[in-house]
Amino acid sequence: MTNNDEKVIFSGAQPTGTLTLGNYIGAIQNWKALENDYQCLYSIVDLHSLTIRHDPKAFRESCLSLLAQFLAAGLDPERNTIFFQSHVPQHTELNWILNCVAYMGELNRMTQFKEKSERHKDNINAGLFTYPVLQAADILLYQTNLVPVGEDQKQHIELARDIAIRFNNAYGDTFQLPEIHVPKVGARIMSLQEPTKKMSKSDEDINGTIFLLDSDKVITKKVKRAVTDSENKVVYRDEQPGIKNLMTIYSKLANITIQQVEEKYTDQGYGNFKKDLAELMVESLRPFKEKYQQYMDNPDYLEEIYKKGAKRATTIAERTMKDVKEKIGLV
Ligand code: AQP
Repeated sequence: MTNNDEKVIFSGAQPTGTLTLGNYIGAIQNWKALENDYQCLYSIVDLHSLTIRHDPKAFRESCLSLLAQFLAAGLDPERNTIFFQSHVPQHTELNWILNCVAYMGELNRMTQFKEKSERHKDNINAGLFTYPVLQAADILLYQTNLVPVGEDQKQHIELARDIAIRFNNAYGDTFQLPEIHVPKVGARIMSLQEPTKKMSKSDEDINGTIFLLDSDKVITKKVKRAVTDSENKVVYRDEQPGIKNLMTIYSKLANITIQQVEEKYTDQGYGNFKKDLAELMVESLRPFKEKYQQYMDNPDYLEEIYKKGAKRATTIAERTMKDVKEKIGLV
């Protein structure tokens, strides 16, 4: 399957819970769109999730569940290499080497570290601080050209590039410099309750987040309760972040432009728009939920996919590590 002329894509998601509409629109919808033109590797980045306290049994289930969610979202395991990060030990091997290239100062500037330290005050572990270095290793290991992610990951991808440039300058050309790829619309889906904050799996207010496995009833309730404002006009403006966010979601799920959404709902008020949006979400997620259950009912198939994925990923990762070790002078 490896074609050296093909460009490489790498991206991942953490098994920290059910995927959200933000993860789907910001990242996974895009992954699917790119699978025909690139050699794609998509990882369940389980090691990253260890930075947050977890229950081992529930965590294991979340990992398998995320694999089933990737497949249910339409990722073709023949076209894409889908694997668990922890099954390819070269990620942590390269992580250490890159830890010796990254600077404390640049890690200190990472917004995600600041936000997560604020949220998990009782567990500001070293892994939380060096998280972006492991992410750089994930990306650079596969000589990645393009990293399709949501906007929140921009700073981390820039850091991966800086680390690659520093390494290449010190030891000679080794790593491909990765480019970020964010969708033009939907790169940052916001909370339905606090539309100035991104929609997140771990938001304490679950009403702000649409989970892909939410029941129809729950989706409808969350959309109905979504924060808007008093203008009652379906127009796309920064001054109306709530309705702007809902329009973005509508446009991505219906595959129409924002302008088309605006034209469709001119003079209709929020009530009608929200009712249609809830129906659209329910209908868009129905096939996902059905397929998800089928995959979860077939653990042998899931195992076959992740083992095959790890094997393919390891072949590429070993090649990079051999080069890295030679370049830095390890015997
Ligand atoms: N709200 C969002 N809008 C657009 N894209 C988003 N992504 C996350 N939230 C949004 C993108 O989804 C991909 C997978 O993310 P992740 O699982 O690695 O974790 P995250 O970025 O930390 O997302 P969450 O949902 O906020 O998880 P928690 O709460 O566990 O930290 C990434 O490409 C990300 O950009």
